[in-house]
Amino acid sequence: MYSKRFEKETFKAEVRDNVKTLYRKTIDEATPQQIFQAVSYAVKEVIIDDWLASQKAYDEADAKTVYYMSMEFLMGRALGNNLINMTAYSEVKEALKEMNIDLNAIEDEEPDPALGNGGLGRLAACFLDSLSTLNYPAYGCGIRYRYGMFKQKIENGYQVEVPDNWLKEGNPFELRREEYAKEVRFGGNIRFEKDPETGKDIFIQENYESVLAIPYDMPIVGYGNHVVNTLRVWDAKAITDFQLDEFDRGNYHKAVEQENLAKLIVDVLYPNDNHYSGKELRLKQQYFFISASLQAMIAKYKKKHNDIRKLHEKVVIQMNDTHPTVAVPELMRLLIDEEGLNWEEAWEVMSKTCAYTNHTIMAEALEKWPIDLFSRLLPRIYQIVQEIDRRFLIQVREKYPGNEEKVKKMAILMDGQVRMANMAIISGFSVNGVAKLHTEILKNQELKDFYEMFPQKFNNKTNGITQRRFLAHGNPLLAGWITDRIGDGWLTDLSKIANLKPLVNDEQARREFMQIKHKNKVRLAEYIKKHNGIELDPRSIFDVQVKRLHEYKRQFLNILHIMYLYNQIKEHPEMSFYPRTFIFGAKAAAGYQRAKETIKLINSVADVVNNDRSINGKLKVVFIEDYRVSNAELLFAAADVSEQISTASKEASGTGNMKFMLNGAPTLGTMDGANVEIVQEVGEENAFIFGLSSQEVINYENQGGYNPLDIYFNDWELKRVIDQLMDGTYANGDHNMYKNLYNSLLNTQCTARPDMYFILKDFRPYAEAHKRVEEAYRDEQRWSKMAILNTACSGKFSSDRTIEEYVTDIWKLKKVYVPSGQ
Ligand code: 26V
Repeated sequence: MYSKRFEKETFKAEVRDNVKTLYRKTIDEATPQQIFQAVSYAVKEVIIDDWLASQKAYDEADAKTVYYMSMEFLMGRALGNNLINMTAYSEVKEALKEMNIDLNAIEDEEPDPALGNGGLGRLAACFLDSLSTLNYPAYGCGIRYRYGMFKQKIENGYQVEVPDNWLKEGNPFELRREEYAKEVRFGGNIRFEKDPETGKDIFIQENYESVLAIPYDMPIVGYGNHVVNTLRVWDAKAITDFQLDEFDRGNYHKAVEQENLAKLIVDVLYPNDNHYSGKELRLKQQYFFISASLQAMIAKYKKKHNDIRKLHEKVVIQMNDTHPTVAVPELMRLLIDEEGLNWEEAWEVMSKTCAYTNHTIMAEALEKWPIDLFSRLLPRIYQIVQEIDRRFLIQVREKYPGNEEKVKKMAILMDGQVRMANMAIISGFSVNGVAKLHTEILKNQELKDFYEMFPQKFNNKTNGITQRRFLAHGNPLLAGWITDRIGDGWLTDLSKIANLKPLVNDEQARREFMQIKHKNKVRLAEYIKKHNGIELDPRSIFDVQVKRLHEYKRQFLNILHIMYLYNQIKEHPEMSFYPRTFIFGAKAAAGYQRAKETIKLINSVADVVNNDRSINGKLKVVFIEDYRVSNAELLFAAADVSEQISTASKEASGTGNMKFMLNGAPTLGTMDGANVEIVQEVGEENAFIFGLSSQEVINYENQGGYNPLDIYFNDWELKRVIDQLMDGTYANGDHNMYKNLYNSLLNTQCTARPDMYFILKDFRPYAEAHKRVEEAYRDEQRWSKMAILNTACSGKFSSDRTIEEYVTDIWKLKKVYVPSGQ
């Protein structure tokens, strides 16, 4: 047993006690939310013992630690996951059952912490899970946003954003640690003096505003190993006036300003995925959590070590995209201004400490801060960036004499902007992409100049996902079945799942596998009945596309194809057609017009199709409201088909694709991101691949695009579908509702290039791939083999594998073993 405290009677007594002390109630009187709190506190008790034991073991081992810096951690609910990782889920479930409490219902009381947008934030959460499970000392560092990702409501088919007040009831798993607060300063001016004794330059920041950063620690429990790492998220508080500089004391106006600044900084996550918009507050958020995290990191290091020149032997910083890259100049500042190193010494330490991950090649996501904003907000940091740039350009001119084109392309400061990616690449020791194809595109196209100059820095780390959440927790039936068949080694070593392969020839096993899929489809159908009021046939093919809404992900292609299928069914009622259920889930950035129009279109098509009795329920379309980690777990478990249809070259990796595969859903997709590696693992015959290759897309782009009208005028069925966007079929007669979408395909006036994402170009190949899906699904034996093989070949896509690669190639950490905390 993981802990005596999970022994049934002990645990029950603990829950009763907690309900009593927290709420002055008995179990029968307590609300489900109160029981959730009481259960969580009982679980936290066990966690705390292991948390202490972990920190002690790390201290004794004096082990190197990774600091994973990220603006986003999309953690999902903690209770169920913690119980899984403490191997106490079934014990606790039983104990609660004896008290007439349903653990699943209690889990549903927990708000889904959504401190992230999508792939990048969820990846950070999977990485923390793997780091703990693999015994590596790690901190996640981020921001404790008061409001996370907005909740999505669908009203009249349109997305409506509702604030996500996730802390309303309090978060039972966090610890506030006021005593480790750090001050963070913004603005003002820098005065420069010579130290009369040492003759060194000193930089004094004056007339600044500051806030106090207060850390909240959340436990990250490893699987079955008593390791508990920490996710440290920073809250902001005003520095009360007696703490202001002497000069400012009694400055009421300033006190109020600082109060407002503090409130604003941590107020809300920017709900914008893949689109940069130089907002001052966003830069404040970035510097705020980076400065606080680095100050805490250095303070911790100095407790045990006295030579700051060896910092890189004990810590490594991984920067999750460019959002935390202000860590580069901030670390330089701390080393020079606070620790007294000279430039060369500081550079040596910083450049051996910082590493950068690139998550997108979409130009509109690149962070390029206006210099005037950047230098006004972070005057000392800006001086340091200038110096980094100055020294780097000397190098460039040495290597490429007379080549000012190179200078223009590679400089950090150019055209009035601070280019954060350039700074990260120049300064750190590692640059990685997140899938093989993506890394190759970085090396050969987007970052070619940097690759030529620093080839040794570039490496690939194909993304992964945690099987603990996305199989053990999300799909308990399949997890149980797998463990019965091959043992439970897959939980911590997913390569073992390959032991399922021989079962493809076992008829009994195939039947059981498909029965489990069916039960998960029933479970999802119940959820949809409850939330959407739509009745689904679990025998139909569940075809699922869930991810952020973005043009490059091409939900539009999917819905156009559904419109096409609907026309076909109407026109040829006698045509044989296997019943299909198309399920979407997606949030659109609040200001992203075409994305929002796409949601409306999906919902309108759903309305028409689902209410047309003449098609005998052959086609259903469902839009899942408020797609998030908790309902994602249901969706992956129930999917027959995984839609991964991005324009080739645009999706850096994708991670949803891996979650579907793990749960036995073949990929219907393009050769993009990690799809390429999925196909490599499972075999092309066990996936449905279609469309332009990344090279073809890049070639078209280099020649200025293609002419979609050539397709439009030569494919009347497709033309008809596109015309239906404008003829009111899905708009109650309104001819303007989908004008933006229509124009994005055909109108040169409205976009840089018509059909930038090659929807028309890929339409027929996509429809044809769907035909292959239908045909394969009709053959039960063939389909069940494919489904099992997808699960059995998913071993590579565990984030445990990804983390081991980061450790070996970049972080150089050692495992630390932790005795039980009890
Ligand atoms: C960018 C920006 C730009 C400024 C405004 C706020 C904001 C927030 C997030 C982002 C990140 C966009 C990059 C991203 O999420 N990339 C995704 O990363 C996944 C994990 O590596 C990968 O699987 C997806 O393919 C990739 O799109």
